[in-house]
Amino acid sequence: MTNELPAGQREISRFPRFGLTKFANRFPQETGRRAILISGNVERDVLVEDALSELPRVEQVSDFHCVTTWTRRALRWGGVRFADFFDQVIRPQAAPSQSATVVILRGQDGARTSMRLEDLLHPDVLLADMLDGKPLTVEHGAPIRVVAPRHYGYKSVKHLSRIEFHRDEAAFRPSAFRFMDHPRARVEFEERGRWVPGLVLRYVYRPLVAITAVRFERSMKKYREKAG
Ligand SMILES: Nc1nc2c(c(=O)[nH]1)N[C@H]1C(S)=C(S)[C@@H](COP(=O)(O)O)O[C@H]1N2
Ligand SMILES: [Mo]
Repeated sequence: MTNELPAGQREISRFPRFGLTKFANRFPQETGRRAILISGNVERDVLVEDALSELPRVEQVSDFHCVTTWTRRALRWGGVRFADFFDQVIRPQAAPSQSATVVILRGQDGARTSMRLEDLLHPDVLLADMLDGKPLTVEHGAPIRVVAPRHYGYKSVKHLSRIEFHRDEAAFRPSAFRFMDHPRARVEFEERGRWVPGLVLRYVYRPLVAITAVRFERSMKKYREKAG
């Protein structure tokens, strides 16, 4: 049974660059800079210059489930566990408040989402800088991205630049309409969005997959051309 796809998902053979249409043309400013800012309800804001250095490296093969219903199976990520980064860097250096259980993750392109700290501390959540044995490309989140395989893809923020600790979601402005960002977005429970049942959203999102992938691909091509 482990080989079965989660409810409503369909396997695709490629791994498209993907997201909300408004991010198709937004790119990270500095793919060579690996700095991550830790802020919010912490004792000290900390700019961690090289977030992954000096932590144990892990490799993990996991499936990737986009909320729009595509699944890319068996991606091989390399990076460090978020839990290790939290215990060995965030906690000692920034000292988040005990009551800060909501974490806002931001990417260099302006994308953002929130997660519960307890979900981020699961051992399969990574800060990844490698995919299939190669350094992460801009398409897939260079220099560093979150990989949270039990949650829909929008929790796996690419080009990660900031991790913010909060007591609740008051400070959080989602990238899209709020209904599109479930606070947990667990694939297992089909938490695609809030207020609207996952089963309904399947059919709303599915027709958008092909067109969105094409847009992201076109923008990427232009970006590459400009970069030379
Ligand atoms: N910074 C950033 N992170 C992001 C996105 C984005 O547009 N920008 N899109 C999200 C969505 S909806 C998905 S499905 C995955 C897609 O990851 P991929 O482009 O590597 O396939 O990234 C997520 N993280
Ligand atoms: Mo997605």
